[in-house]
Amino acid sequence: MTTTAADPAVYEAVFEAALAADERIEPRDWMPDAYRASLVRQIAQHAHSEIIGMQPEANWITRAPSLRRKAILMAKVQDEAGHGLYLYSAAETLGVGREELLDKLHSGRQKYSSIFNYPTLTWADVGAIGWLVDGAAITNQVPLCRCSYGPYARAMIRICKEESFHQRQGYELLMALSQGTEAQHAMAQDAVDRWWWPSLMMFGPPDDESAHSAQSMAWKIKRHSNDELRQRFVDICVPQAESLGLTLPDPDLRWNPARGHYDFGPIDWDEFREVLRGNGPCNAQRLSQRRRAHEEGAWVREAAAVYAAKHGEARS
Ligand code: BYC
Repeated sequence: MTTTAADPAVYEAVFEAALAADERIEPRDWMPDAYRASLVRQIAQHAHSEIIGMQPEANWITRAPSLRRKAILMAKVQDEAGHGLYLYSAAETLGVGREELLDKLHSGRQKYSSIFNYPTLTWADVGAIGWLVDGAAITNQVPLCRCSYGPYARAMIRICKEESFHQRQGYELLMALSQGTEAQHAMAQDAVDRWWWPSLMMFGPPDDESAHSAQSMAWKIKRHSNDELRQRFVDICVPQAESLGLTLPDPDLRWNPARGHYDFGPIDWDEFREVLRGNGPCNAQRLSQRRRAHEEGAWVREAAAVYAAKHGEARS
C-alpha cells in the first residue's frame, strides 16, 4: 500500500516515533485530537488551580505576623499568579483561548485542584500549605518537566524552581512555630492534622480508578501513576515531620521494610468525590470570589487590549 504525506497514518507514525525517541511534541506538529484534548484538560485544570490557589493564602497577607513574613507571602502569592499565566499561555499554544478556559472555570465546566476547597483557619495553615501542598505539587510536577508536550514541559521547569522556594518557606515557617511556645506548637500540629489527608488526595484517584492515567502515561504526558507519586510524597514527608517535631495524623503510618516504603492508612475517597462535586467546605466561596475578581478586572483587560491595538498601529 502506498502512502502520501497527507495520509493520517503517516502523521500518526511520525508522532509515535517522536514519543518513542523521547522527543518533544511542539505546537505546530501534528498530534492526535485526543492528545490535544487531554493536554488542554490537564493544563487548564492546572492553570485554574494556580489562580484559585492564590485565595487561601492571600487570606493571610493582611494578618502576617511580621513584615518579613508578609513580604514572603506576597511574593509567593504573586508567583502563583505567574504560574497561572505560564500555563494559560501553554494551553493557548494548543488552539484554545484564555477567555474560553476562564469561562469554563467560572461556569464549573473545568475543574481545579480539590486542595483549594479547604479553609485556612490559622497562620500555621500558611506553613502547612507551603510544606505539604507545595511539597505535593513539586512531587507531582517535577516529572511533568519531562512531559512530551514542549510548552507544558518548559513552563514546568520554572514553576518547579519557584515551588521549591515555596515549599521551603512553609517548612521554615512551621519549624519556627513548632519550636515556639506551646500554643504555637499546637497551632502548627493542628494545621498539619487538617492538611495531611487533603494533600494526599491532590495526587488524584487511586490507579485502578484513574480514568486518564494509562493513556496519559502512554503519551508520556504523565510519567508516573497517581499512586506512585502519592507513595513518593509520603516517603519524603515522614522524616521531614520528624525533623519538624510534628506528627502526621495517621495511626497506620509505618515503615515497611519488605516494600521499602511507608505504609499508610486508607484515604477517604468519599470526601474527595464530594469536594470534586462542588461540596467541599469552600467550593462556593472560591468560585464566587474568582468570578468577582474577573468582573472587577474587566477594565484592566479592556485597557490592555486598547493599548495593544494602539501599540500595534504605531509599529505598523
Ligand atoms: N482535584 O484520571 P485522573 C498547584 C480529576 S498544585 C481535582 O487520575 P489525571 C498549586 C481529573 O482531572 C495542583 N480534580 O486524572 C500548588 C479527572 O477529571 P476530568 C494542580 C482531580 O489528569 C500550590 C478525574 O479526577 N496541579 O497548582 O490523569 C500553590 C480523574 O482523575 C484531582 C496539577 O494540576 C484533584 N486533586 O490525573 C498553588 C498538576 N485529581 O479531567 C497552586 C497537573 C484528579 O476527567 N495535573 N482529578 O474531569 C496532573 O498531574 C493530573 O491532572 C492529576 C490527575 C494527577 C491531578
